[in-house]
Amino acid sequence: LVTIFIDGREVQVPDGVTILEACKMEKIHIPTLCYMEGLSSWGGCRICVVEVEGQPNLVASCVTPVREGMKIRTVSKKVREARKTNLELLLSNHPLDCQLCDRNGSCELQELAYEFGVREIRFQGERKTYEVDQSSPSVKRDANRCILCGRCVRTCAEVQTVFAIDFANRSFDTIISPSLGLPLGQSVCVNCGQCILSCPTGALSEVSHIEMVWDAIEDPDKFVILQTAPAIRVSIGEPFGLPPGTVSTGKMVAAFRRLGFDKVFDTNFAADLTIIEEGTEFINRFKKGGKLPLITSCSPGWIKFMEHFYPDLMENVSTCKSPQQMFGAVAKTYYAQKLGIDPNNMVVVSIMPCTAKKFECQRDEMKSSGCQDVDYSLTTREAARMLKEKGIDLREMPEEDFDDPLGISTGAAAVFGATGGVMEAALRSVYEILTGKTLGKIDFYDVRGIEGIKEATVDIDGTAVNVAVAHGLGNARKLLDRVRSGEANYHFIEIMACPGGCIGGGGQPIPTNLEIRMRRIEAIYEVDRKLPLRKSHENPAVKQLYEEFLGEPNGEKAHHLLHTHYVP
Ligand code: HC0
Repeated sequence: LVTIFIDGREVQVPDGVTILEACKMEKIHIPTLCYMEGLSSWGGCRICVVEVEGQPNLVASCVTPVREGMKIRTVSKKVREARKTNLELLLSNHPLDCQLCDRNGSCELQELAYEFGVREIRFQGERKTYEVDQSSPSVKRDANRCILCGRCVRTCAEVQTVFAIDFANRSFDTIISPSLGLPLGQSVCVNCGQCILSCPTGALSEVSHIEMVWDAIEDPDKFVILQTAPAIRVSIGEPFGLPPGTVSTGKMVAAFRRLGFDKVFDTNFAADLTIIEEGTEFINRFKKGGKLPLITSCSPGWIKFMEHFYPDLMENVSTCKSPQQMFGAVAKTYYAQKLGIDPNNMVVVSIMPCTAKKFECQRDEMKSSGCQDVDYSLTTREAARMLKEKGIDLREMPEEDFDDPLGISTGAAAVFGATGGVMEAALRSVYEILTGKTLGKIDFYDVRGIEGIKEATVDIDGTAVNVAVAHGLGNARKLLDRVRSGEANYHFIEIMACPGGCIGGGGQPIPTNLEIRMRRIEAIYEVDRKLPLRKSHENPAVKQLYEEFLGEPNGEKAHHLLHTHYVP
């Protein structure tokens, strides 16, 4: 420990921490902009500057370590003026049209400008104007709104190890860009949207499907059905002021019904279906000496990451489509036939915590129903915006149930939304199908939690099955490098592109940080605990689907509709 003085108060803090960290420990708030928990710091924005006695210049608290006897002033005239000037300089090259920005109301620059009393900008200089990059199916880049804090660059490099974007050029020409100035859609970006979560302004946002969904809802010739992802029910309350970790399933269903969808269904139904297909695929590979480890395939950001960086592991990846896509394929065949509707007049909309789902639903492989299986994918943020536009307050909604039959699901499907959930759901079913015995303890705690890579060995009737789970592509890379080198000996691996799994997806409400991720994860397990059925193979609607339509798991029809092959 070292003794330091913050605003005249003597405190003891661990040696080696930064001034910012020390202040946080003492519950002293220092404003930040380029700093972000979990990323490296570089002190670029100078918003967190403080005075240190004996130092001629102000120091950036996020990169300055404490030392014995240090005397720090977090607020003084000099500090306040510097912060305000730095903000004004940022704003002098920023479009001052907050009303037109996606992040109006949740922009850190806007908030700081308000808090610091910036009411005019003294510096009127040159302004840069850039074309908005709309080349990506998932992420929109508006460099005009970028303040060069670099949080997106560090997230992409340090958390996801994708390195799709970086600083380019120098001085006033500096811009954040994919390499060679290519549009994002032509870069190695995997569409995960984690950069959007880290962006303090509206420089990065999702490519919106809102207008297309409104058009479909208003078209009397279209039968518009909705599927909601496992992770939505524990986060959709946040834009309405409910605390993170609030389970809002019933209210969410009621709200989306009032928005105008003809049916409100659940991606969780298809998650159960995925477990039957993927579990069968695993059992077949396991028993017949097929390619192992089997790696889950439901996270489209991970699939694109694999295509770019690990194409040699393509055969290890499950041929199962994601639940989003299985849902679409089943809706536009089985369900459309049941209702006697032309699938061309059916519009399938998903609400996902994910931006890569927009990319996934447009992939060429995803048309097995004869038309695009899922038409539009909204993020949680877009869905909340649509509700607000129609004046629907989620908090005031009654509790309603999903429609039948594509709204019936189990607790195993619910846990898909958290890292480790797909593995846990698969193990619950694989164990019972392989052994014919009832599983005593269905909670697989070893694969739960926020640790980057989790491992477990499960005894299935005397045979040890080694499983691993990674979330966040940086962790996936570490795990896959061990698989690639032959050092790791796993049978089954779950990979989710986003930290925390889907609850931490790039389409989730902002802010999404570690604490919020953990609260959403707790809520996911609460949903599971409270459901009467907690194993995918017990889902009666899925059983009915096989009996009436699909035939056998992994059978011919299932293969055509529910599986795919990625081509290197
Ligand atoms: Fe997920 Fe999914 S669990 S990827 O994280 O598998 O986005 O929530 O909807 O498809 O079910 C996201 C979440 C899904 C899919 C499911 C899977």
